[in-house]
Amino acid sequence: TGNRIQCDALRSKITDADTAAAFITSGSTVGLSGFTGSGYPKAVPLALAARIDAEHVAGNPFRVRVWTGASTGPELDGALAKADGIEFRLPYNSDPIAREKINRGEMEYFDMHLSQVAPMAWQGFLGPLDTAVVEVSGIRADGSLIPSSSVGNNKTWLDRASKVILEVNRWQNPALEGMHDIYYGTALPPHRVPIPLIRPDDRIGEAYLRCDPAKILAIVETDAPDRNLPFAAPDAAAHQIAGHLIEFFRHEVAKGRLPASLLPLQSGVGNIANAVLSGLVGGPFEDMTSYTEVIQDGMLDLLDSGKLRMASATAFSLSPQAAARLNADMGRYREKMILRPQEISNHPELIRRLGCLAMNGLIEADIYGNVNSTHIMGSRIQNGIGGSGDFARNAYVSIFMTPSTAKGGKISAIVPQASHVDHITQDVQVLVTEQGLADLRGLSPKQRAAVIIANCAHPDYRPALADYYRRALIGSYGQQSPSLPGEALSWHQRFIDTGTMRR
Ligand code: 0RQ
Repeated sequence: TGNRIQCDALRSKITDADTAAAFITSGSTVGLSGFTGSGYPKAVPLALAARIDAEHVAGNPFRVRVWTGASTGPELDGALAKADGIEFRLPYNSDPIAREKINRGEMEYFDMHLSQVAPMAWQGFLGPLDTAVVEVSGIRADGSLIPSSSVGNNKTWLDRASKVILEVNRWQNPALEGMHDIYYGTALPPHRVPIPLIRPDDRIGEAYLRCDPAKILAIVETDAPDRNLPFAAPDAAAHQIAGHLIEFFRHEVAKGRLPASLLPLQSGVGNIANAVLSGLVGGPFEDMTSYTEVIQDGMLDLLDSGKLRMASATAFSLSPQAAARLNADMGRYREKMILRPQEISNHPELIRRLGCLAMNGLIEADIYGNVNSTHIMGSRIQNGIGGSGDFARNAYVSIFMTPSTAKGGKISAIVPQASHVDHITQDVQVLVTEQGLADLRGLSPKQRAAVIIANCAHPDYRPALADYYRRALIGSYGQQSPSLPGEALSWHQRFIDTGTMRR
């Protein structure tokens, strides 16, 4: 049915995915919608992948440069990576096939800060954008677009691209209309002005995306669900981490350093972050808000509990069950949620002003509190920095959390020296594992090392860390952040050589 497409002038552009994908040329840059498994185009990338396969079989090179909001679904990153069709990709990726290609050196990848993608596209550093492929949930009579389940960089892609392909997805709930807040006031220096958002629930823009109709070459109708992965049920470690964190918040409220309703919550991706949100359902805090990047299952639980008043984000990142729950009751949820462009959801100015409580996962932290969020053994990318840097540096309290070991205990998440650093020690104020919490605020590097080893390290690795630190205190070149360079990464080398960091 054409009733999702109310604009008569655009109806003539309705076509099939193959015809639409034919507008995309080899070597071109494609800006696609999609953020953590929601709102990504579901038909055109598959058709493009099939076309790339056919060209490769015929012996013709065909690859494109891919820009997105953040991670997408298997029909986009998975299909294009499998076809070996991605020359270069940015920003965050969590697709396993794309990850494998990147780690084999067959695909260039730049995991930049999510708030900086749109401004950098405007600055021109990323090169021209040829085609935007954007999922929307409808087109209004005046040609404006009703956004889908993520906003991401769509505004920028639609503004910057010379050609536009739209997917109108009937699966998306029509009650999404009105939930979005698209701010058109960003500019490049020296024309920047303050962004007029004072509270997480402020609306500063419009509910629709604009697009020059002359650029729209094709409209493809789809009816396919967003595909997010289910979250693992929180295990004992996740519950313990949530417990330590809630105790910390309670303490800060008692000390008068946080209000009783806390400050706007930011919660990262992953199972631990999700478990902490679920943990807050049973906590003592009421009337909370969130100013974050994604609304995940735990955030929905918090809204349902009545303890979270509203949530601002750029996308949904929901398990299939939670997506069904949301869709069954979208009209009600819409009153409590706002989806914004990612340059606004992750804007340093706004995160600093609001005083977000940032809670993000990590791969490893070192005894001085430097955090690696991205690279396993210093070289294998897991996902990417995502929005963790946007929030960590600018938050009121920047919290990182992780189980103290990975891979069944063969890896310590607390190491003598991080094998890659995404978040320097100044941006890491609280570190939490199932073992305990280290409040690092105001501590020098040596003081940090003492609490991190004592509070966060797993007992199996604590003696070896303490031993390393003791010897570093004696043998180090300098005594500000004592280290033994020849030994600092030996735990990682041992894992690479023997499959475990244990001696
Ligand atoms: O690997 O899936 O092969 O088992 O990393 O780890 O424990 O499931 O943790 O889901 O919370 O993810 C940092 C990756 C944590 C995530 C990271 C392995 C582990 C497992 C996942 P398997 P867990 P989580 C705003 C915030 C960056 C982006 C960000 C992330 C896999 O939080 O991507 O924060 N963060 N964005 O086994 C070897 C270690 C390891 C390790 C974990 N030390 N060594 N492997 N793993 N620690 C939101 C957005 O930006 C969208």
